[in-house]
Amino acid sequence: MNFIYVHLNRVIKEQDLDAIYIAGPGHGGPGLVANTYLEGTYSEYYPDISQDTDGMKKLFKQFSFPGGVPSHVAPETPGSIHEGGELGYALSHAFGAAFDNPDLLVACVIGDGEAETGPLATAWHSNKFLNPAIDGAVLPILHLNGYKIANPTILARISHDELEKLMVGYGYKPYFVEGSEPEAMHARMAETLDTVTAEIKAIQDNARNGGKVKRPQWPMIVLRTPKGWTGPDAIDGKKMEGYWRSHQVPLADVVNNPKRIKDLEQWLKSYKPDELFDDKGALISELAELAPAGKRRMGDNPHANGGLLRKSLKMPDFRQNAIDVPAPGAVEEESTRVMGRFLRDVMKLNPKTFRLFGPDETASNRLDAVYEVTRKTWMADILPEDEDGGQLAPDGRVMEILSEHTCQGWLEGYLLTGRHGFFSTYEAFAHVIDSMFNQHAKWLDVTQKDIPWRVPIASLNILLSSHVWRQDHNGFSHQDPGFIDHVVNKKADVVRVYLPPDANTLLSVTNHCLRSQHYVNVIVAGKQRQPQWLDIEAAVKHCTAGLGIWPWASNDQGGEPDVVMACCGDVPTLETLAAVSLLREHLPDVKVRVINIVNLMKLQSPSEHPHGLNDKDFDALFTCDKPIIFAFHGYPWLIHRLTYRRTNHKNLHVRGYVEEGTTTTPFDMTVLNRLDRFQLVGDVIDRVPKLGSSAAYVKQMLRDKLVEHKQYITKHGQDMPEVLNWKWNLPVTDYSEKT
Ligand SMILES: Cc1ncc(C[n+]2csc(CCOP(=O)(O)OP(=O)(O)O)c2C)c(N)n1
Ligand SMILES: [Mg+2]
Repeated sequence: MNFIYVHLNRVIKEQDLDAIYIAGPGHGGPGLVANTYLEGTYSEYYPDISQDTDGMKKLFKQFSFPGGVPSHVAPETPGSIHEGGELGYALSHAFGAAFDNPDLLVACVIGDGEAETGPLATAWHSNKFLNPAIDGAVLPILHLNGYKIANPTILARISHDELEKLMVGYGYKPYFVEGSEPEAMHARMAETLDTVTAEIKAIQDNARNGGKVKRPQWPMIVLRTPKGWTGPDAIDGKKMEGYWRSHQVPLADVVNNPKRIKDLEQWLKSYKPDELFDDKGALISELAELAPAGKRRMGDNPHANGGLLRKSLKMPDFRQNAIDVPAPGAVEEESTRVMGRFLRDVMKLNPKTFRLFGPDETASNRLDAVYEVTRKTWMADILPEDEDGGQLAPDGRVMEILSEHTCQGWLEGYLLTGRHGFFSTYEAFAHVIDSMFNQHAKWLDVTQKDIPWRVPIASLNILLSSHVWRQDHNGFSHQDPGFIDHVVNKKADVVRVYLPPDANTLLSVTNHCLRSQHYVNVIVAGKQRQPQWLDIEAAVKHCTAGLGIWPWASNDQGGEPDVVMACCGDVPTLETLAAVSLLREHLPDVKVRVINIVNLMKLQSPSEHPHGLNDKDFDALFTCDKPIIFAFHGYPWLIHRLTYRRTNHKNLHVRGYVEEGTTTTPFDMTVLNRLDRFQLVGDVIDRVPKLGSSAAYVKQMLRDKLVEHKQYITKHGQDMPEVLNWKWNLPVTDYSEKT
């Protein structure tokens, strides 16, 4: 890591390059800490770690020490946008940083172990999306040190020829820098860096000076050096340098074993520190001057503290995309299609700082209005037939690759360098990036809390569409609403989850998320036609509150409700309203209060989440003692988790997805999971004490309906007309009641 850093320093200085360094191999972290210290940035960010003996002592002591810095290139390390603790994301982060940054060079060191991971393996293909005319450059440096923790690496144990062909097959022009003799290796690396930077410049000049935009063969470096290079040869007769034993801590037990201390001393003295540092402990000026100055230092490059460069998006008025909803349920619409028009307008106003990411699903998720203003980035071959609907273009701004990892990695890199973006994906497959979400959320958490010099970045916005309730053809494999369970495990300060019930609420939520900073916002919204409930003004008020009573659907005005019907998510909202209309028809004396929840975090106590509704308001809405029938989009337990401290939790009865998935009709999915309107009415009858046996006729009717439903779908393959064509038809007496 040191070797690469100082060689990059030389070319940065010589060619005045704007470069950042991404360190894939996590345990290379000390290399970056050391070099940012030697170039002076570290002491500027942490004045306590001064450029003298005292500062150096503190620098060493804080390493892997309680309250100090971790062994990876953590957020604490100046110049880092990539932690490296969880291997696999270096290259997609690097490309994300390079998009729309034409003057930036992103040097990306990839461990040969890291190169075995799925996310890294697919990220090589990012070069089919990098446009030399408008994007910066990525210089992958595959560090072939031959080993991981306890194994050889695959790429180091195939022939030179095979590895070269692999890299060529990925579309790169590999340069091999191989050896173990430092002097010769320095010469080779310097020469190679001169060659590859010249090649990158030639590629860019050609593309930017009217040359035909075609996919270049970008250079990359394969650096083959021994693992633990310049470390101890062998310890206790066991091979150390050039073998996996040198991973991470080559000399263990220095505290108790005096011989080890000697070994350590001998090893460290081999670097001749007396010649490198003056008698006060500062790097001698002859060496210090080799580093670039000011913002050209990789530790102080503003791209690696993206919040410094971030400008707010130019936002169109989302109200212009609102759909007209003259009365609740009066019109139907595909909610995400409406959102797509809004995203189109955002893209139009922000042609260089906003991109849309997705694994082949932008159109499937009904966001294709964006193609009115841009296309899909594509640097691979384009065929004549692509002109008719293919929407491919080298300068497109919609990024689609069938790798959720790569989409997420690109977006993270793009955000961390100060830009904005949006990721849409099928709900069930968001789990593919569970772990990446974890790492990003941790980064946001730590940078917000503990690192004041890190400036907030734009939020990471994820739309989960094609959700669990509407997988009529795909079936069980596509049904899993659990990503949000995973998300809410993370620190409340950095995660937000929204389930807007219709198009106008989705618009309002999207507008809010795109303006926010330093969160992961997850929005769950369906793409199928569905009734629309709120006009735009009502939607804005409802989303601003995050949850609230829908008076037009309730009949408890002026008194206490007998039951609270709560709903969260588009399909549960539909089933709840259908249940309410059944109740109002068959049991008109039951006083029902309908509450819809858009912002899931409102359910938590304010002590747990900053959005949490205070207990007094929660009790006023949900009552202290009335049954609550809660229809939820996801796994029911999540609602219990969020509300277990609330006064009326004992009366909370949640219906949601209980893992009954299959290929069936939309309504049958709700029936199988006992979230359907008939079940919800039955739940009310079972729980409202005053109903007792008087409701027995209604219960029987509900049971019969479910039998009819099964018979009907078995025969016709679709839902009963009374379900399919159901409409909210209770009068809304006063327009303002809609809010
Ligand atoms: C996804 C993931 N799996 C496993 C690990 C545990 N781990 C840490 S370092 C390492 C070996 C890395 O080898 P390589 O990428 O070649 O880096 P080197 O240390 O050789 O530079 C492993 C398996 C991890 N950090 N991340
Ligand atoms: Mg390795």
